[in-house]
Amino acid sequence: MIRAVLWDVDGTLAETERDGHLVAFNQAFEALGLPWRWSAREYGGLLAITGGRERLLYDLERRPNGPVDAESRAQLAARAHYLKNEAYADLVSRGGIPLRDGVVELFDECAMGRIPMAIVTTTSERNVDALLRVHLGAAWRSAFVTVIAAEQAPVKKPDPQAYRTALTAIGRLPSEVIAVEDSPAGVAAARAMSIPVIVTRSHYFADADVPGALAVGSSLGQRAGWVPALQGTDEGPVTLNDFSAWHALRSQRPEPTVSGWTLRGVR
Ligand code: XBP
Ligand code: MG
Repeated sequence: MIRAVLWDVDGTLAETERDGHLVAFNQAFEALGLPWRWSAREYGGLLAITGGRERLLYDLERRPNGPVDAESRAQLAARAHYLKNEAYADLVSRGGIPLRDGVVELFDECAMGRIPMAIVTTTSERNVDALLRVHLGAAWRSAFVTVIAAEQAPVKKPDPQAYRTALTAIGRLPSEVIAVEDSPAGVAAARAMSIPVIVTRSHYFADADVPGALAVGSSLGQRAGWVPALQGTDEGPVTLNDFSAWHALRSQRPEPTVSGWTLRGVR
């Protein structure tokens, strides 16, 4: 039985990378008078580096027209990242990025079935707040038992810190929960904690390898095309029952060993 659903944010709840962070990064470059812009294609490659500031720093270190010393690069990355987040919050607060199909239906099902939900993301709390406030209202936090963002888990996915922190916060074992992710780094982070993961493909990770995922499909709003295939009708969105059916398959999968971690607070 599933006792909690752990939600990734960027790419999973909404197409925030392509339509939000990328746009906002380029606005920040412009505001700082920097001569470069990231193309959508370039940004797709840079997503291999998780964390917006870390991504920026990685790019600056390789850019011939970037600052030459490490201190200046770090300062520029911090400033540009701050401005990016201002622009991002502004963009999403105006409702510029919808939640992906099927997400709200699953939120509602979890609420009705009293299945706790958590947010487990590499982005900041402020960015999560900007996105969810506009779609779920000012009281959006009450829909989640915990919100684990960059402030609570500064070591970014694929490191399992965010998932480890979430399991501890909700007091559940990995086998009792299910994670929903879109990226290889997110899947790796959850799998490193032996958490079963469902992958809803996003724009930038449409063809990426996601080893160890329990189920993979193009959208939670669409029942057709999932692997493993869903039972019953092709009409309507993916449901909590479908999550449970996939979750039941997890015992057929080999689990990686989680070393050096114990779940505190579980009876
Ligand atoms: C994806 C990320 C984030 C965002 C940008 O997070 O890697 O870094 O690209 O956010 P998720 P910040 O775990 O939700 O998929 O600039 O706040 O880092
Ligand atoms: Mg993601």
